[in-house]
Formats: sequence, C-alpha cells, structure tokens
Amino acid sequence: MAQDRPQILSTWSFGRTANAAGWPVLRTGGSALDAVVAAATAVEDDPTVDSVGLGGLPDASGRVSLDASVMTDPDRCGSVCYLRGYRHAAALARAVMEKTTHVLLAGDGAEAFAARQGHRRVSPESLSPAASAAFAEWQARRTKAPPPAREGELPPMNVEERYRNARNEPSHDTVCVLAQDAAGSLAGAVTTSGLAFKVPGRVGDSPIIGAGLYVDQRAGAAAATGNGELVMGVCGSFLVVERMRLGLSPADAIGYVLDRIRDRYRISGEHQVAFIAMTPDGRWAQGALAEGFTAVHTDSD
Ligand code: SD4
Repeated sequence: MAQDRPQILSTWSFGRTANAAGWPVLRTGGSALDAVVAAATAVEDDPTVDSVGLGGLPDASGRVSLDASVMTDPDRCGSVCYLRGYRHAAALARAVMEKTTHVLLAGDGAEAFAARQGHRRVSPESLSPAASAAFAEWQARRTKAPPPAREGELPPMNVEERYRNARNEPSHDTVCVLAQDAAGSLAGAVTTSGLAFKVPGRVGDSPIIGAGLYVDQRAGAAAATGNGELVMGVCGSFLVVERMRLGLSPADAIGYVLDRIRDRYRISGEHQVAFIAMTPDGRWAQGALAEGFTAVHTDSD
C-alpha cells in the first residue's frame, strides 16, 4: 500500500542513535532496507552501547558473539549467529540474504563468509573497558553464589543492577529497527550481542526468522527484544504479524503475544520481553511484559 510518510521505529534508548542514522536514508527517498541496516550499523559502531556489536558484554567464557537478522518478506531474509570477531553483523545478515541461497550462517562459517565479504576481523577477546569490568564483577559474584541448578542460570542480581535494568539502561538489550519507505515497503533489522554472560554457544531469538524478526509486506513487520528464550517458544514476531494479518491493530497483536508468553512461561521479576510492530498502512505500536521499555519513532514530524 502506498505510504507517502516514511517512518522508522527502533528499540530502547539507543533507538535515537539508530533513527538518526536511518531517517536521513528514508527522508531522501532511500529504501526501508537501506535505512534499517544503516540504523543497526550505527548502534553496532557505538562504543558506549554494551549490548550490541563488539562493545557488548561477553559470554561466560569472556568472548563476545553477535546475532543479527534482516528481512523484507518471507522469501527475502538473512541472518548470522554466533559471529565472533566481526563488528557489522546486520550488514552481514543482509549479505547472506542477497549474496547466498541460504538464510542463516553460524559460527565459523559466518566468520569465513564475513572475511570473503571483506569485513575486517577484530579479536573477539578484546573487550571494551566497561565490558571487561562487568565481566570481572560477574565472575566474582558467580564464584560466591551457589552453583546454578541449570547452566545459563545467572547469579542473583544486586539491587543496583535491578534498578539499572528497570530503568533500561542499555545493559542487556537488542536494537530492533522497523522502517517503511516512501514507496510503502517495510523492512526490519535486529542486531545484538545477546544475553550477557550466556553459556558459550547460546544463540537467542534475534537471528531466528519468526522469533526475533518477521516481515511480510502483506501483513506487517514485528521484532522482539528481551529474554530470547521467552520469544523463541512462541515464534513471537511471526505471531505478532499473523495476528495483524487477521485484523488486529499492532498494539492488540503485541498484547496477544505477550499474553501468550505470560500464559506459557513462568515469568519472574527479572524477565523482560518487548515487541515493536508496524502495519503496511503505516500504523505502529510498542509493548512489553514489564515496565521500562522504550522505543523511538521518527517520521517527518
Ligand atoms: C537475546 N533478545 O539474545 C536477545 C537479547 C535482548 O534484551 O534483546 N535482550 O535473547
């Protein structure tokens, strides 16, 4: 459907950084796909962000691994997961979509593909000073805490961390970007370093088409941030889009999926899941399980 008012919608406070990079692309007549990749790349390149790109918090072994996806339609999607040593995961996901016959490249294979695409390699062990300090603090806390019942269970957070997370400092979050260009086309991109201190090898919802991101020009676009494990079991972004296809507003579609998550998981105070969504006729919404989620919307106003 034609849409003469382009728009871009991104998650969390660093959505401002994302939109500042993506909006000029849309305003000057560029495509939604170019806009979302430019937006995602800007956050990957921001050294102050500790949850996206190589400045992100590491896994339990002290290494950063990235997950990312891009999508414009069911037959046009690409993603990378467990990518170490390469900064621009979203651009690489786009290259998987455009330059291979595949959808998802993982680990060593994704890294070899990045090298063939001319991406510059950086050491996955070289943490930012902030990430390095956070990792040392986490290790100290972990040695004091009783061993977890299940691998991946995080030691209890202290009060300050709880407060920080409730305020949504970008401590564990993913940038999800949805955009619509002047021609009315939709596109989405998601990029993250995943949950901090995850079990090495863990891949979240962000690179999984239908979980962290789903776009269908006929029904709409949706993307997820938060605890990926709560999104993957309900195919969260796909389900939001499918409810919009059935006629629900973006806000009601998100509400429907959040209710499904509440119904099917044991939710604790530390859990968060949030979605953003956009329809082909330009309506958009955001919604979250817990307080504190923000999204940033930019259009010509
Ligand atoms: C993940 N959904 O890896 C991502 C991380 C995230 O807020 O968005 N955290 O599970």
